[in-house]
Amino acid sequence: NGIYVYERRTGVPFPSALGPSLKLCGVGLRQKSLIPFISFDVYAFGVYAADLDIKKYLSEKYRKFSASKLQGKKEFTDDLMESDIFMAVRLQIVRRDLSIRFLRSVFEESVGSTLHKSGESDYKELLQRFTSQFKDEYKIPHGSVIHLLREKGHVLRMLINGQEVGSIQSKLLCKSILALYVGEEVFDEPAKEEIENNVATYL
Ligand code: DAO
Ligand code: DAO
Repeated sequence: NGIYVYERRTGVPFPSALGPSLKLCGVGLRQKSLIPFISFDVYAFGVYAADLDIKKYLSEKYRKFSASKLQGKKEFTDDLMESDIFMAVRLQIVRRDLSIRFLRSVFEESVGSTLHKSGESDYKELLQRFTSQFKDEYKIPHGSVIHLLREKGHVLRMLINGQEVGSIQSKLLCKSILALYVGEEVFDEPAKEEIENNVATYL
């Protein structure tokens, strides 16, 4: 602890560990395009995972592969997203003057799209439960830090600047959010590669 990794385009620092068990696996940038070729930075993110959980759930199956063999292996990232591994995504908002309404619509679109692809029938209800957590009265000034924790039993817990805003138990929702960072269509491809590499070192 006390060591930081900086997201290179925004300069946002990420602690190399959160608490005693979560280790930083990779950092990246979430951009949003408004019209083709024009996009702006929304937040920098760091993806964390509990090293001992990675060992416990993935080691037996994947230890025999080198990190380069695991690179881009869909089964590996699927297992990372579906296993009961304690993980977190830390977001730091870099865009100024973002309203909670705007953020809600951005998140609704991205999380809604991965939830939809799951083909589960209850995805709309789940999306509604997720977005209804972001109440209009929340303030998300530039620099705000949001933690999304995936705790044991696939419980998604959200904190804004250290304040608990809510939690939802859903394996599908947890997976759909993680998929935006380590799944098939991610916000930041080099960040995903970094995450895969670092997770492989904990096997
Ligand atoms: O970047 O589109 C995206 C997905 C973000 C994942 C969900 C973040 C939820 C943050 C909750 C804070 C309330 C505004
Ligand atoms: O800075 O917003 C904040 C609050 C910090 C939340 C970080 C969660 C770290 C969880 C560690 C749990 C260890 C068992």
